[in-house]
Amino acid sequence: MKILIINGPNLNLLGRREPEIYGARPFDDFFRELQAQLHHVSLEYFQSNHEGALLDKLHEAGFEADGIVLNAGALTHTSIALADAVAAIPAPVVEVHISNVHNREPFRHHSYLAATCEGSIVGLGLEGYRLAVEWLSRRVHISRKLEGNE
Ligand code: CA2
Repeated sequence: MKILIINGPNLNLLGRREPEIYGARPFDDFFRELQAQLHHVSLEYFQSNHEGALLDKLHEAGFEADGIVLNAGALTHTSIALADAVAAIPAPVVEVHISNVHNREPFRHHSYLAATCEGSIVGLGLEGYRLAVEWLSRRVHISRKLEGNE
């Protein structure tokens, strides 16, 4: 089972800046731990600061991965193009935000992605990524069972 985590703009700075909002742990460190713990999942990670690169990755992975965890960073609040890409691919996508966007500035309260994603997890720190991967993995097992492939 293949699940991809995609992080958008500025999330490469995790662990280095603004620890009071985003925590002190570098994402690579968390990702290695997650990979080791969820050994039944082929877990991949992609980060880009460029909207076009995120679109290309969604188009590519969206037709081969079993699920995608997407934190599009600030593009969440601005990008109709990313929302269109999520709507266009067959892979289920879960939106994750490390911080609770709803108790921050009003411009962070709206997500163009939320309606096209299967669900959203906000405000639970890096743990949100783990919950999203676990849910996607359970979802795949359930659909395979229903289809008689397991
Ligand atoms: O809470 C989240 O995960 C966000 O997607 C993070 C975005 C923000 O624009 C969204 O509203 C909510 C910002 C990413 C900035 O990431 C940094 C990480 C560490 C240090 C500095 C910035």
